[in-house]
Amino acid sequence: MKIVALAGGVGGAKLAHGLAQILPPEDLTVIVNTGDDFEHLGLAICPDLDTVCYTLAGLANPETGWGRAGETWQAMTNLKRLGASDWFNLGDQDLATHLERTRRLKAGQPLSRVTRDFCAAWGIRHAVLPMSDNPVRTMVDTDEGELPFQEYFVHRRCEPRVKGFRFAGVEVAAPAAGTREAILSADAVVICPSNPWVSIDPILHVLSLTPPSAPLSRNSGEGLGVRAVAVSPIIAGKTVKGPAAKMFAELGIEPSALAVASHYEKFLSGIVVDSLDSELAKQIRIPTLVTNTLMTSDAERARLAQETINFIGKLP
Ligand code: FO1
Repeated sequence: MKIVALAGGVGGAKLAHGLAQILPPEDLTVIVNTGDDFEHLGLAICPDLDTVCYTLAGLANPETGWGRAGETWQAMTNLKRLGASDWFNLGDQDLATHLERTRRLKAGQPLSRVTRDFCAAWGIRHAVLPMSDNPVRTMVDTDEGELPFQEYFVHRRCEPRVKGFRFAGVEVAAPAAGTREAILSADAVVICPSNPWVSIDPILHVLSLTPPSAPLSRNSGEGLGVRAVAVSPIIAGKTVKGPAAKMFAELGIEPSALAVASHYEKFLSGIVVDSLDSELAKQIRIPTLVTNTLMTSDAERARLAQETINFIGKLP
């Protein structure tokens, strides 16, 4: 079965890794959010691309999910000493990625080419694509005004109350080379358990067949033009990691797998929810798989991926 996985940060990367464990390279393409990208200390930082790639390569820091395993912080320590901004931590191994990506982008290489070369260098055989080679920057509108994503997420630790989101540049951002082809030749799109608001929506806006400037056409069902199944990032009203549940609540929506199902409404042919939400699942109007969606090991990631694939195979 040919799958395209849409992924953002840590949660999404885990399921992408599960899919990569069970699908051959020709049957899996991972399309990654770039709305979290920003320039910091003069470097082009692509957190979700790096989290997905490090996870697929087995290089990711198992505690944080982002950055590298066995990381050291000599450069950061010395940067602080020189008075450099220190709220966004760049590890010594991670810095190589940022330095070389920044150099290549400045030399005019598209982000999708940089990502492809880095995947080859890290031994990743599956295709990992940024959603676009053009810059898209998620801006978070809060009760303290509009904040760039990392300012909100890391510097302010997601404390400001969210009022809405803007994906700066999405109106003119073209889907990266290979993304549309991958979706049109896929049997299904798997929306990984990432934050719907700031990790998946940017990808849907860039990839959807509707003009990106128009509001996401959930009602017309134009959407991706292919069968899509989401794995809910919210379990029993909470997120395993990250601010998705808090964002739903601050936007006046009760955080739940039901809220996730309606968030993607017309895009979805099915949804995978956790066993803790088996009662709630009865209220979900589309086909629903109820299973353990907590991925606490590589084997668990592969199991959830396999169950999701089997579920897709049984959809009408
Ligand atoms: N998240 C943090 O909470 N604190 C950090 O200092 C931090 C540094 C960092 C460096 C590189 C990278 O790729 C990710 C990093 N992240 C950090 C995570 C990042 O903010 C999130 O992974 C995404 O933007 C949201 O998924």
